[in-house]
Amino acid sequence: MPTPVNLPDPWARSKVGVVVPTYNEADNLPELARRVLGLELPELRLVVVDDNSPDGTGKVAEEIAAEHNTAARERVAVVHRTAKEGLGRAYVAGMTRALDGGAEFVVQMDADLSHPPGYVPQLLGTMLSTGAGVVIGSRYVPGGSLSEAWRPHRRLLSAWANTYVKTVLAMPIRDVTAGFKIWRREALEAMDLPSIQSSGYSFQVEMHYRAFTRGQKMVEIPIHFEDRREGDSKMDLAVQLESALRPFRMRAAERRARREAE
Ligand SMILES: Nc1nc2c(ncn2[C@@H]2O[C@H](COP(=O)(O)OP(=O)(O)OP(=O)(O)O)[C@@H](O)[C@H]2O)c(=O)[nH]1
Ligand SMILES: [Mg+2]
Repeated sequence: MPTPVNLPDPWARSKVGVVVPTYNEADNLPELARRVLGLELPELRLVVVDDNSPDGTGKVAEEIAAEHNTAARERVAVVHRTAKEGLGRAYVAGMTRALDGGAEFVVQMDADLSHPPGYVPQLLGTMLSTGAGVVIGSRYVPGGSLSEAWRPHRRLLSAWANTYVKTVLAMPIRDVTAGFKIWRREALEAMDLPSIQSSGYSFQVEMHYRAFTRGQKMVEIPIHFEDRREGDSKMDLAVQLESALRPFRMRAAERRARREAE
């Protein structure tokens, strides 16, 4: 990281925890870590959450940690989990670790370079200037875009998933399935992470819905979403089924809670 020259507050002292879940991302993680740790944010720390990836991502993460950590300062933490339990469970573990480590702001992003690390300062800046509880890197607000490499059927699937979730859950945001965002510590604490139900990708939707129903201020900023750099997608049938069913369960639970409160 370049030595910050007279870096003003709050940039100089904002404690940002960047949480990255990994499953078979050994070919992407070194480049992602290089770009995240190269940001001019001296109090940024990276938390990698690996589910015992067969391709050795956990070992790669340890090597990155050994390279960047000193006795005085831990810049990279690695959470090793024993089995593949889904992105949602990995995020709950990683976000909890970031909060325990003192993070004031928690970023979530994928390991495959779909979420360009260069947006992290913009997410942080927007959070600081708007006072939002969560700022979302959005593909679907003006200025947002998708990789040219995305074929029409993938664009359609993404657009359809967004419309589907919004129809069921009626949330006032454009990119309801977005996975690149920053949370304010207090907002994340109000999410009650241990009680999150989703194991897979519906984690993103469940977090948005919780933030919305609990009155958190949510702001979207446009991002360009890149195609995954290396490796394969982890989206399987079980994950897709959960993503289709979970919104109905969320809505039912919310309605039940509202009835009980009346
Ligand atoms: N720890 C952990 N990480 C996971 C799991 N499933 C997915 N991930 C990670 O979550 C992030 C998003 O998964 P992707 O496979 O990129 O999902 P996607 O972006 O919908 O699919 P592509 O566009 O094909 O990349 C990546 O960093 C994955 O390595 C899991 O079960 N455990
Ligand atoms: Mg991806």
